Amino acid sequence: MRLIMMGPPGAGKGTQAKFVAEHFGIPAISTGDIFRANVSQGTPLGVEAKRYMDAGEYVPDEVTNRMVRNRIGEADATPGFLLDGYPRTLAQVEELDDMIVATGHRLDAVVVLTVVEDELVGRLLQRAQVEGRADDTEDVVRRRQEVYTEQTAPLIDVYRARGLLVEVDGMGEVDEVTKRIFDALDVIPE
Ligand code: B4P
Repeated sequence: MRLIMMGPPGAGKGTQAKFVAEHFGIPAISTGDIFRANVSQGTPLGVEAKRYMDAGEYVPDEVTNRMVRNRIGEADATPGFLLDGYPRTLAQVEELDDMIVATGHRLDAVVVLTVVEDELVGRLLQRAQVEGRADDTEDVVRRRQEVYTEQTAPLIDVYRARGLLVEVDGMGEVDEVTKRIFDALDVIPE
């Protein structure tokens, strides 16, 4: 199973990715989590990524693509994977196509969570109070929404044209959204 979880910042990608990946017994690979782990360890990748993340901008494609290629090449991702927050640009879509073709497999589905903007901003500002993430301030949250609209929303049409798109309403309680995803993927939650 090779899945992508897409949606604007605050849509619940990371939240839902864990449940879906667990169900299929595949790793949830979150580019945001990998960047944050590198930031907290002070690696060269983390130092570079932090500059972009703190401003609400995307980390350059070249850096992100290399990181994902390495991660997908690890043994636990051989049976499949769920990508959370990747691809986010057209260049990343092309790179991912190349990576998947090289494994002799194909992408199975792209789940897109839809949530209205006011709810997105509210969730992230609430998270700011709990986790204190540097990119969850109001200005940066607004910028992240803009970047998503400009660079990532166009990918929805790309995957729709390929017949891979699974659109799911991301409003409501976490478990309600999880149930909708499983229903849409036509599987029974364990
Ligand atoms: P991410 O970590 O992917 O940040 P995100 O879009 O906010 O998603 P996240 O998974 O954390 O939040 P979620 O919606 O689950 O990326 C951070 C940064 O890394 C990017 O801005 C960029 O700089 C960089 N980056 C990452 N990938 C990149 C790429 N491919 N290319 C370039 N740069 C990249 O949840 C948000 C909050 O909502 C949580 O607090 C959650 O508890 C809450 N929530 C979830 N579901 C809810 C529900 N149903 N009801 C109420 N609250 C809910």
